[in-house]
Amino acid sequence: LKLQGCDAGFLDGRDGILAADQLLYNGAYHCSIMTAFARRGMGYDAVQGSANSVTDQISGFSTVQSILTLTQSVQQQLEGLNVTYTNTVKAGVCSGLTNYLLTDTLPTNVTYVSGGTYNAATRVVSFPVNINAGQTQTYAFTVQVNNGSYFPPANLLDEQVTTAGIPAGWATSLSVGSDNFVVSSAQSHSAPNSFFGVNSVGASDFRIATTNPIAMGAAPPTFTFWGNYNTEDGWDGGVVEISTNAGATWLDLGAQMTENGYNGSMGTGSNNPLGGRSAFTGNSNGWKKTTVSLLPFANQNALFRFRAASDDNTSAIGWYVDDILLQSRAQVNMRSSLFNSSNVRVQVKDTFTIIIQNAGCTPVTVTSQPNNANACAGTNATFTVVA
Ligand SMILES: [Ca+2]
Ligand SMILES: [Ca+2]
Repeated sequence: LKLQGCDAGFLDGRDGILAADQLLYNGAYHCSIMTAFARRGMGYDAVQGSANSVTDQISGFSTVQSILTLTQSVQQQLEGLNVTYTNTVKAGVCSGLTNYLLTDTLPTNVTYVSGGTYNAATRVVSFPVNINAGQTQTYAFTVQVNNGSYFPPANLLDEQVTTAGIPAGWATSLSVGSDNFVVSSAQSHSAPNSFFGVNSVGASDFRIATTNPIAMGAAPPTFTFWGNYNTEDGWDGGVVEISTNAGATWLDLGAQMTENGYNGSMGTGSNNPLGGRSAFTGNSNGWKKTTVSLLPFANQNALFRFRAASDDNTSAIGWYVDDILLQSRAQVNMRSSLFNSSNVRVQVKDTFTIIIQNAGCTPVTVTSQPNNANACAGTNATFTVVA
């Protein structure tokens, strides 16, 4: 029981027993234990929710576990050259993966070269996945970055919070409590200011949102921001949301965070309006850059908001947000999906390859004739054109 941690839920208890088996018996009884838990709804696909709520858990009966990772041969590539993507699928120790399917849909700025089975009509590269329990298998494919796919980066939103008050293009709103987002010079990632949401003493829910919908286009921009938070750990914190219907409804972006996403959740039962939700909570120990993939929001018009919430007791400092950037840049957006035998997607992974300009192939135009030169019989005259 010492291994399950503080404020344990049922799955924490399960994991504590599994950890004990690992320490004492090198995991010899892992599958026996998991099978017993899975029969009672605490399988690998179960979701605990908050340890303090008896209503937000999701039961799962599966002893099948799959882990998907996606890597690329280079982080950036010139137009006209190749990138190889490698999917790695690992099966859990209790069950193999039978009749699974791994797919990658090629974006339009690349051309298929090799690997897997390619359907040119749907632009999907696919691999059947059949591996034994505990085994790992890699599935690689190669694409060529199309010539002409580079374009200079363009910032659709670049908020460095340089003004003393709330800058144009942003609006605060308040649902619960009396605190709200302000501009602060106490902390900044870029001097002199940042947005700041205090960690309220009482229950609170307040937001700062963009006011002008931004077109995501066919290849959505990358969304990044810097955050620095110190809130009551596990009870108060912040979330980031998107709206694609002019603010009528908002969707949490936690599932789209590919770098420095939420680090915990906010507890229920003490009047936090967002109790039970994943969030930035506790102490970030300084500034951290969060990256968000907006791939699912292609061709939509989006608003973004930062939302702070707290429960009805105990405060800390709060949440600073700065250098909020939506940058459209030439990149290959690759997304891998792993489907089980019932065609349910069980894993998804994204990666991005920056496309860089092929400086060696810039077209040049001769606008005036070079000066005359002499050439002797059997020799060349050389003329130079500078791009
Ligand atoms: Ca700033
Ligand atoms: Ca609190």
